[in-house]
Amino acid sequence: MFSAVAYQLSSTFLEEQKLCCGRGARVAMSKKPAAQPTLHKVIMVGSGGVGKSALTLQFMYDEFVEDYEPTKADSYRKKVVLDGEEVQIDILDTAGQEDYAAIRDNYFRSGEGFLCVFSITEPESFDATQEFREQILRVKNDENIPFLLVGNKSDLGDKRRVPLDACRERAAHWQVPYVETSAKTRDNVDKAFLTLIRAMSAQKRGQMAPADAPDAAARCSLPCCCIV
Ligand SMILES: Nc1nc2c(ncn2[C@@H]2O[C@H](COP(=O)(O)OP(=O)(O)OP(=O)(O)O)[C@@H](O)[C@H]2O)c(=O)[nH]1
Ligand SMILES: [Mg+2]
Repeated sequence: MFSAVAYQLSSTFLEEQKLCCGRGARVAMSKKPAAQPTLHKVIMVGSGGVGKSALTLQFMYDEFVEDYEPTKADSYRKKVVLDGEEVQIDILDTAGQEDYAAIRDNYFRSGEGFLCVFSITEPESFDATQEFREQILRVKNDENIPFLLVGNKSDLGDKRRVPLDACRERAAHWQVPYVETSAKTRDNVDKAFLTLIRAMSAQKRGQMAPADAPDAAARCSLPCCCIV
């Protein structure tokens, strides 16, 4: 196992709530904050069955759902303290099933950062990340949109069918980080979300104060790295 960049995570989760549900998930009522924290809109994309909902539910509620219930669209909200700043995260968990492909453009439009998930046990889902990336770039029209390539189901190493080198190569080609996660064991789940949110935060700061981030490298807040 190789870790090119180690991220220091200093987050404390404060509040969480599910905004609209397809599952009977718990809803924690949130206290009204004194000032509105910055809102980051994350979209989960990827083929059906790769673990987008499982990752989201682990991040939100620290639980793993064994049953596969295909998603239409579910949204979640959570507050975290990231590097000393309280931020609010809206997560839109989209449908991977092809039946819902036609409505993806609308969902993608509202996204500010994307977790593009495939399963390391399913090469077809890895191939599909290419199409998701193209669709996101077309809809957002922004090559620097915060984006993470996520190889999920790392606990199923013995069933691995997507070579690690191929994953790293694709991420390097796209100049985005690559993270391997397990929604089952929770391995790297926080890292995946928080790496993306950090990048979204940095990009917004760059947009607000372009003089502070004059070149593309500075604006591209996601280093090309692997977290495996
Ligand atoms: N072993 C293992 N199983 C996982 C993992 N993540 C998800 N699964 C299982 O894979 C199946 C599909 O997971 P979901 O999270 O529902 O997949 P999805 O990407 O949301 O699928 P759609 O909603 O149809 O797009 C479920 O049975 C999960 O329990 C993981 O990291 N490891
Ligand atoms: Mg789902």
